[in-house]
Amino acid sequence: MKERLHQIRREATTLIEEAEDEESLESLRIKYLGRKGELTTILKGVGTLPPEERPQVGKLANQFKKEIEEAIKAKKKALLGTRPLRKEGWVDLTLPGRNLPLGRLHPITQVMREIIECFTKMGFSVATGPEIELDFFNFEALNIPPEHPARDMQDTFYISKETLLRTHTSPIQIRTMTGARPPLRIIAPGKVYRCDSDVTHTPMFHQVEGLLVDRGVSFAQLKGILTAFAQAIFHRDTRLRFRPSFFPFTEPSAEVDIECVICKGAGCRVCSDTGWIEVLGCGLVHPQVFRNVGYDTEEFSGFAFGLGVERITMLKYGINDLRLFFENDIRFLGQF
Ligand code: 2U9
Repeated sequence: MKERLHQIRREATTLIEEAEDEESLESLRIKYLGRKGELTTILKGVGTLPPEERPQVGKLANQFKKEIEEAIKAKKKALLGTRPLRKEGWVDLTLPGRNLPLGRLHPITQVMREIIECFTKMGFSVATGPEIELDFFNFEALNIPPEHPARDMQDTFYISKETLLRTHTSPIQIRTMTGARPPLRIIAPGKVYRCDSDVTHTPMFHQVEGLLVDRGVSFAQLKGILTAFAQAIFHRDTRLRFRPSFFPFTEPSAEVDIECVICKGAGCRVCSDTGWIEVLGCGLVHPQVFRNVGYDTEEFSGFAFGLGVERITMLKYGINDLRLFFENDIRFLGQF
């Protein structure tokens, strides 16, 4: 009987060692230690053995039972460590989630919002309008006659004889004026389109225009508003220069320069050694524009201005290539 017990132990130990999964371990436990298991049967039969054999066989069988139990336990633990993490059809709910990289606002969007905030703080409301416009709102009402170069097929994307992609956001102000009486204080941000494409021009770019209409509006007030704007966006000590200019929709008109952001006025390549950089255009609203929308030119006057957001953004961040805004390279976009 002792020989049989040793044989069971050898066999069980080997089989447990070779077991590849928990199911085979469980059948081995049943085979040896279950209710009708080989070792259990021997233990149950100890009482039928000759009295002198009973103590030794009983002791050995109990010892082997313990050993086999321990071996199964140890093997179970070892198998747990090798259990594959992914099995067909399994989902490991304990895995940490994947982090998606966080996006950023496009620098144009950021500067656009900054410009809008600057003017809303000064009491301007934001007005918007369609990108597909009528010739009347984009040109006619703004005192741009049919022969004007800005109407040339080279500059304007025409959709039909009457409809086009707006070439500036000015039609927004015309639409606002036709639906409201002064006083009026609005900015018109948005995308504009021009049939122009080279190193310094893109067919679509962003503008913010402004319009203020009231009694007794002066050029001095315009200068004050634009100085506050430039000092908020660039540097609080930024100096401005107003140069006489011409636009069909303003009279008098001016172009506004700021001290070169690169050389601080000393002269460099960016400012063509002048020390000044052009940032926007402006003027007092042309009386013909007011007549076109039915405003009394004796009672009201107003100022208007316009700026290109790409240009302001390039100067603000020292970006030297307009095309970078349109390539959507996140290594570029992530820097602002
Ligand atoms: C109304 C009346 C007048 C808007 C103005 C400019 C001067 C101007 C340019 C800046 C750079 C266009 O993006 S840009 O190329 N704009 O110089 N814009 S005055 O004047 C208006 C607008 C609406 C009813």
